[in-house]
Amino acid sequence: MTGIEKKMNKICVLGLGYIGLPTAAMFATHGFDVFGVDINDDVISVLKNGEIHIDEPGLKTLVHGAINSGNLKIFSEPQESDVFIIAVPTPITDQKKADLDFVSSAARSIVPYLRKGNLVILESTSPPRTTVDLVQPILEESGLKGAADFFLAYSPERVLPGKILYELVHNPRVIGGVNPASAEKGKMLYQGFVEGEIILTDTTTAEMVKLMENTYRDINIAAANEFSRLAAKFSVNIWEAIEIANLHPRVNILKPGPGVGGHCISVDPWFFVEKAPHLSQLINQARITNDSQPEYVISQLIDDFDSLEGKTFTVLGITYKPNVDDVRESPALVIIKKIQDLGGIVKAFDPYLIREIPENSFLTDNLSDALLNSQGILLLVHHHQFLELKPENLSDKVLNKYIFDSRNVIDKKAWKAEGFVVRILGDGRDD
Ligand code: SAJ
Repeated sequence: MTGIEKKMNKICVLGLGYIGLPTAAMFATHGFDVFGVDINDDVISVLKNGEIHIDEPGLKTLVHGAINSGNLKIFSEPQESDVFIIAVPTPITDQKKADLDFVSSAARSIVPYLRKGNLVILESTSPPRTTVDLVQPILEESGLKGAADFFLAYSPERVLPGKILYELVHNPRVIGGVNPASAEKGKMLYQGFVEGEIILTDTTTAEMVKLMENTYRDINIAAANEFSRLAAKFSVNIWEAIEIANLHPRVNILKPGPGVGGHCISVDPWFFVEKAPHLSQLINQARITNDSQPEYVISQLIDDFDSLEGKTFTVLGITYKPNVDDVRESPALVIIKKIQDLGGIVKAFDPYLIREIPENSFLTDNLSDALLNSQGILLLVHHHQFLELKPENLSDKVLNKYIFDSRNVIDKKAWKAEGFVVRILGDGRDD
């Protein structure tokens, strides 16, 4: 390929979300010229005003540094570059099918700017073969040929929300190329800031690796959730049982909870099911099990309260996991909706929630308001603020002393001593 030695100074990052923004800022603070592109005007104006639209430790400082240095510039359309990184969302439809419209339109928006020797990288989590079957043909509408004229690779993000900046640098990075030269080119690029090992492979392997990691975690959590139901039935404390089982050198069971949320683990396994349902039966069942965990929580409440009609419940935490502000696919929202459908009243408090969510009349501004007239407290997300809760400070604020802890974080004895009825998810032991 001519231009193979072409430098990679200019990088255009398409999509300034959870992954695109930190990636753009990271390259910019490592000396690259970065054009950050987003189709959302609100995102652009927030960034241009020196703010950020994502709550992630350290990100604001990094983005400020990148913009102030002049290395990160924000645009609403792609710019001529040496490298194009696609980091747009891949949502899931109600029918559990991958919606690849953002990927297609991002790829299409690159076409007029694509030049010989450029490198294009897809980072968005995608069903197997998306890079070769969808992205490559779109890019080739430019008249250039993948592998022959431009480099094309798939390199999934694998960072954990809450630890994005650390993991972006230190996690191992997989880069799958449409040919070995594309993977190599990708490696040269990410070496700009990645300190973890960089592993090269083909695009479809890299796509599968990403999906397998999250699917493995989903299946493990589904097992934990099923074990929690069995433990409750057999009067066992699942938390103690898992701790003991995990002492075995080859066992590592994850934790049960109110369900699996977030835009990754609760979504990605469906990409396998969609593409090959008959080959993905365990994966499909794990999704069904985890998606039914909110219903299981409700069944526990009904056991304790008989009817939820007219009763007020305090929900602590509505994000999909602790210490983040993200409510995407959050099981807490499903539980809230189910309580409301059964005639119950919900007052929810979440110290992390900084963004507006639709139909949020159940949200309160502070804990005291959420506890007013409460007949039951449901601890659904173990934000660090909630770990400090003391039953003696809450007992005269509620109407009825009841707490359901779906994360096993409260001190059962202390709450009982304060007169609370305590139910812990998966703890069937009466002590
Ligand atoms: N959860 C449990 N029990 C557990 C662990 C998690 O019920 O033992 C629940 C959480 O409460 C949450 C959901 O699972 O609702 C997912 O949380 P998570 O912390 O397991 O994962 P995510 O979605 O925040 O991030 C995952 C990570 N994937 C893996 O660990 C394999 C991350 O590395 C990926 O980059 C990210 O998905 C992604 O973007 O795909």
